[in-house]
Amino acid sequence: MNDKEIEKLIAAEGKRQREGLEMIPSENHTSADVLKALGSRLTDKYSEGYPGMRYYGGCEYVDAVENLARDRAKALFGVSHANVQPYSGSPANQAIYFALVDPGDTVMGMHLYFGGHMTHGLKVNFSGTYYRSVQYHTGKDGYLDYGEMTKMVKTEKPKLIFVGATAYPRIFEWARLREIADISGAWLIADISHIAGLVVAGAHPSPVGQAHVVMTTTHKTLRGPRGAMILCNGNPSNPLKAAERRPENLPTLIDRAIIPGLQGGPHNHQTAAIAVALREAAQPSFKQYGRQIVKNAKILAEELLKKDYKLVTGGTDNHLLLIDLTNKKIIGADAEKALSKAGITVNKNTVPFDPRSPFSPSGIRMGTPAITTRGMKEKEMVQIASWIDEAISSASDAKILTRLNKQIGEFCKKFPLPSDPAPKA
Ligand code: DSN
Repeated sequence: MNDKEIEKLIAAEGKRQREGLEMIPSENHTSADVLKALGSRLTDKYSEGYPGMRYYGGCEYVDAVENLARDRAKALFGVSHANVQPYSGSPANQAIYFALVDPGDTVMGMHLYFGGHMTHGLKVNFSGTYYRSVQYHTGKDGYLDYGEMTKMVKTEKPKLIFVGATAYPRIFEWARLREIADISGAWLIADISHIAGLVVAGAHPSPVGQAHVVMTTTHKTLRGPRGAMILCNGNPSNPLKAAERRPENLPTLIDRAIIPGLQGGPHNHQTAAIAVALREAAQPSFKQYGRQIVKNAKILAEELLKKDYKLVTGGTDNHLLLIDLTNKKIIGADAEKALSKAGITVNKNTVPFDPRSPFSPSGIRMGTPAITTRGMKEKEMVQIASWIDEAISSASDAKILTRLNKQIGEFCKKFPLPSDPAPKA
C-alpha cells in the first residue's frame, strides 16, 4: 500500500483485534472471503435501481451479484422478498418507516435506555422527531414488559411497532408480540440485527410469519460485512395498486422506499460480501457456531454470577450479558477502561431503570459472537470470566492490568482471526 499512514493504522487495528478479546456483542470477525469481496472492483460500479432495472449500463455482473444475495437471503430466512441494498441498519429502519407510515403517525418501540435502539423512536432520533413516538420498557426484572406494551397499544393505537434490541439478553416471543400489534392493526417490525445469526442457527425463534417486516444488519451475529437487509413476504395482486399500504404490497413498498425514496447507488462490493456471508451462514457449521455463541454466553453468565455479578434478568438466552455493576462499586465507563487495558473490549451501557446518565451508565454490555468465531468454547469462557473479574476488581492497579494484557495476548495466539494462518502445533 502506498499510503503508509493508513496502512499502519489498518495493521494496528488488526493487531488490536488479534491480541485482544472482542466482546462487544454487536461485533464479529468476518471471513477472508468476505474481506476479499469488500476489497474488490465492485466498489467502482454505479447501479441505481434493481437487477434488470438499472439507470446505468454495464450492470450485468452486479445484477448477478445482487440476485445471488437476494436469493440466498430469501432461502436462509424463508421469505419471498429480500432487499439487500440498505447501507446499514439505521437507513434500513428509516426506509421501513418511510414505506409504512406518514410523519406525525404514532409509532412504538423499546426505549434505548432499556435496551432498544435509537431508530426505534428515541426523541432525538428521526424516528422520534418525524413521528409521534411512544416508548415501551422492560419491567423491574429486566424482561420485556408485555403487559405495558398491551396497555400502550390500546391507549396510543400505534400504526407501527418496532421490536428488537441492542441490549436485551432474552428471547422475543414473536407470536405474542403479533397479537399485541394486531390490537391496533399496527405493522409489526422485527429488528433482529443482534440475533440474526442465532435465528439462522435455530438458537432463537424466527419472527418470520409473525412480523410483517424483518430487518437485520449483516455484520453482527450473521458475521458478514457492514450492511443490512429488509425481508418480507408479499406478492402484489394488482400492480396498479402496488403502492397501497397493504401486506401483499410490502415488497414494492420496501423497494420503493430504499430507492428512489432514500438511497442512491447500492454498494456493490458490500452486496457481494453479504452474498458471501449468506452462503457461509447456510453451511451446517454455521448452525453449530450460532449454538456455541449461546452456550458460551450462558457459561460466561454462570461464572460471573458465581462471582456475585448482577446480570440483568439474571442470565441470558442469547449472545449477550448486561451487567449492573452497582454492587461492585465501579461505574460502566471505568470497568470498560480497565477491561480495555487488560485486552478485553466491551462497552459501557445503561441498565433498566439506571439512576445514572446514559453518558456514564451503571453497567456494561458484553457478548460472545466474536470470541466464538475464533473457536473459543466453554473452557475458555471460564478463564475469560475469571480475567473479567480480576480486571474489574483491580481497575486502578496498572500492574495487574498490564499482566492480564500480556496473558490475554498470549492466550489469543491460540485462536487466530478467520483470515489469519492457523497457529503452529
Ligand atoms: N451500534 C449497534 C450496537 O452496538 O448494538 C446498534 O446499532
